[in-house]
Amino acid sequence: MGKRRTVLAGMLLAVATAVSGAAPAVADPASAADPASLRAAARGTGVRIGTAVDMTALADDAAYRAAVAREFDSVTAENVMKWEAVEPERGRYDWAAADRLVDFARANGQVVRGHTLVWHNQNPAWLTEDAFTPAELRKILRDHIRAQVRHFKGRVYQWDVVNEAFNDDGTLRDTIWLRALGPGYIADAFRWAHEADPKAKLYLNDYNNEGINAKSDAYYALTKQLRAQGVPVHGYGIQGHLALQYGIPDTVLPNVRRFDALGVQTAFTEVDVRMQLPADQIKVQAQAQGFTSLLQACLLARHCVSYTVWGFTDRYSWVPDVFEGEGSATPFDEQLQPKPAYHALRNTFLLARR
Ligand code: 9MR
Repeated sequence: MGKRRTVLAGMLLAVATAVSGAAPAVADPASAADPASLRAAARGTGVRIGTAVDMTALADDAAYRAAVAREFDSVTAENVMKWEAVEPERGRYDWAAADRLVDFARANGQVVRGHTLVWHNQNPAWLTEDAFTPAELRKILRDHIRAQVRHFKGRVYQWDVVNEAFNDDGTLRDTIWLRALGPGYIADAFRWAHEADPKAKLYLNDYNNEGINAKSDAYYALTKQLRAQGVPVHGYGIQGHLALQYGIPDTVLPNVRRFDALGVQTAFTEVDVRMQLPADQIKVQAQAQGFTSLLQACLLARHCVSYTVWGFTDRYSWVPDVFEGEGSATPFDEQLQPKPAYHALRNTFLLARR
């Protein structure tokens, strides 16, 4: 029995179902039914276990593909649902790669987190290089959100609607959207997404917002305000990009719980725990603690519905490309062998099922 099922099981199950929304009910196919897997361990805990998926690796690497299917019950496109990928020219959409992921997920009994509709990064050149009027930009944004959410209607169960909207000091990030449209672009984005798929759960998502700090305070205030105004915001996404040298934030659970109290879901959306290389036994042990501390917070919260790692193997992780001298940030090594972090995550899920 999971944390939400031990007491008042029926009532709590109803609440959990209402909160977690319209996950398609596809039975696990035999290939994904390995009882020793993470996804098997997560079953019954109320928390889905997900990974970001690199579509090149999914196409070319059979061992990678098998591990995505075996270990996870939720997938997120690492890149192929971003604006530059889906709308390379204005009004010309290319869903091919994203559709391949959605089809893969369906075939393997997995749900899909959509990432992401509005961001300051990975936007197409036509959007960032042209000087549009505010009215044009508003139409561009609305058309994009409508087209994307409609295309995946019923097939994507959570959307990161607005990604990384705040600076670490809690002020709104200076983006083309804020400049042209003002802070109201956030509420508009959620309204447009909700119109396009009323059943999808709509998230704010950011990094450095795991614990209680200026950034998460800003999200708390915004979420409260938007909910009071009837804006369809359903979730608070915590990316969870940790680094051993900066430590593990210690106010994650109270942070997640205050969003619980606002009536929104929470999700850990992009967890990885990087370290300065070379890795050693102590770092690898500390890394396992980093991964499990976020999972524990999720399992201890009432409405934390999913925990996603941002890539599961060091073979394809984004970290070494961005942080010089750092890496080893995922639960599987470059040979796709599980590290202590993998076993720690699995054991944590198993404890939560009792
Ligand atoms: O992992 C993604 C990497 O392949 C891309 O090059 C990068 C470009 O911005 O984006 C990475 O994913 C980011 C995610 O979309 C949003 N949160 C931070 C992630 C790591 O940078």
